[in-house]
Amino acid sequence: MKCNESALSFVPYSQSRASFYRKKGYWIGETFIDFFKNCCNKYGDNIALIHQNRKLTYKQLFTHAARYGSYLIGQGITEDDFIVVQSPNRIEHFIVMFGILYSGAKPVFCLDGLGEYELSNVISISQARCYIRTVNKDDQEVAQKIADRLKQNNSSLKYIEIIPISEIDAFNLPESDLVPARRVSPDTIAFLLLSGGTTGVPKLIPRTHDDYLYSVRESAKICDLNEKSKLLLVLPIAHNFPMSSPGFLGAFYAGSCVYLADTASPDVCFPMIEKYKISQVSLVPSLLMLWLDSVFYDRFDLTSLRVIQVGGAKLLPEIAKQFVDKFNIVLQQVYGMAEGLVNYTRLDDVLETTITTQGKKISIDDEILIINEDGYPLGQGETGQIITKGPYTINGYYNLPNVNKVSFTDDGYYKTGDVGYIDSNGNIVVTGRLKDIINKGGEKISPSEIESLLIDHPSIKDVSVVGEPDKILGEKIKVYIITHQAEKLTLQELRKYLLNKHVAWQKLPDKLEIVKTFEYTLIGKVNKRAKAYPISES
Ligand code: OOB
Repeated sequence: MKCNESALSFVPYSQSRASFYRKKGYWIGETFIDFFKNCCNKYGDNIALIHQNRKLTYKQLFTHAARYGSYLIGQGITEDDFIVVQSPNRIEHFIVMFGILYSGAKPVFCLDGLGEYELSNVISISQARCYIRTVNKDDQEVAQKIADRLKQNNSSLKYIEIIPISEIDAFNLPESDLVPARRVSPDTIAFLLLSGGTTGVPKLIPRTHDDYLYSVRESAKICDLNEKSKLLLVLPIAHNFPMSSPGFLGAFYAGSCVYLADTASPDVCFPMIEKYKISQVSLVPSLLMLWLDSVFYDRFDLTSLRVIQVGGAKLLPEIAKQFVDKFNIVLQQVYGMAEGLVNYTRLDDVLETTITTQGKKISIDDEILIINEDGYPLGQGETGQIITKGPYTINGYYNLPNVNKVSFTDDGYYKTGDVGYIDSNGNIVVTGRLKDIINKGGEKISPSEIESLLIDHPSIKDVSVVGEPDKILGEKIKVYIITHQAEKLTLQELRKYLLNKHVAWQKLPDKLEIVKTFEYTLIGKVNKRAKAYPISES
């Protein structure tokens, strides 16, 4: 075991479970680079990626990644290193991602929107040695300044690289400089994903080659991807959903073509669907609603679309129904989490199932229990917290032993914090949530993190952040504040205050209400379930 995979930081699968998953053929001993190489060899001249006028075949993508990986090895990157990666949805991301994996190092995938504040936390927990960011040329200078500050403030960070988009050829090393991909063990960490956190600090999710690739292969099969499939990728590339459910990795496994859209808006995506005859796209419910209501709907030929995957937040049955009534496209609900477990409604499910449930687990060996408040398992049809363990669900967050004590049961189940039940056909239905997060259009935001950032504000005596129901986004961020004296405080000021702390823009509050008091629970916590705070001033 490597030093950075010590028992403290990485909780491995038990030996008996690992050998069971191998025996069942779930874990096949393949690393990401084996997987990627196999895909690229198999589908060599197929187009893997398209963004605007740029195209890469599978063969070309592999060559670029191998060159970049060789370059990183030449820079002294080793298989012990974590590399924080941040990219918009552009071709460069794939080259950097597979280049890092080629070098044997482990990417830490960060959403492009993360600010310096979040990045610093991620670097500190992962003890990352490198930070690589791909940016539009216009943003290069700002990105470089942020990277320099990150390096100054984080002693683990030794190497930073800002790559301007569409100049990746700068890394085209001569053939002779190519070195072989570093061999790593398939049961070790392949990369870290970020969890939508309930705590002040981000939680990093260690996924192994074995476990993650199993979910990718199965997802590609469940979603019926093949060499003819054309996927439009609109969700942020660093997120688990567009990465593997079935995402671009599922597409690569099947030899499909992935098209990158500049934005998720209908005026950009609908013409692309028509022009390229896109067959699949994954959306969060808020985007589905935007597409559903778009005036562009009638102006473009969308008949090539076979399937729309929707997940990341609850899709209300009314909206699902509106969708299936209007579009002649299969709806596939996806309930998943970066920690592992993913459920899909199947493509041949009856409409009722597709509209009202979040589908079935990937693997018969995904163990899902519904438990009551005391931790006792409930029966089929009964509602409680969803907990799970299985061949691709983590056993602990990276380097957070105290968080693990509360996020996992003693017998190794991950407590999802989601509430739901399993219907008589084995489909899961998510009905609510126990965990204190805000799900704003699929983006997971930790109220306690925003609270801890705002409490330092000189005018703020106490603060409570909650998700306020929103028709389109599901939830918006609402901040209740008690000021020291009757100071005036505006939403604009609050947002500016957070921006000055270099917080991701997704976390900026949408609404502010100044109140005189909060309602407290018996143990003195702010009662966030109280519908309204009693004494409001505005
Ligand atoms: C996906 O992953 P994360 O890690 O950003 O968020 C997971 C959480 C779940 O625990 C649940 O609270 C919520 O997002 N969620 C859903 C949902 N899909 C995710 N809640 C209700 N209905 C759904 N369909 O969001 C993610 C990862 C892989 C595939 C799809 C989504």
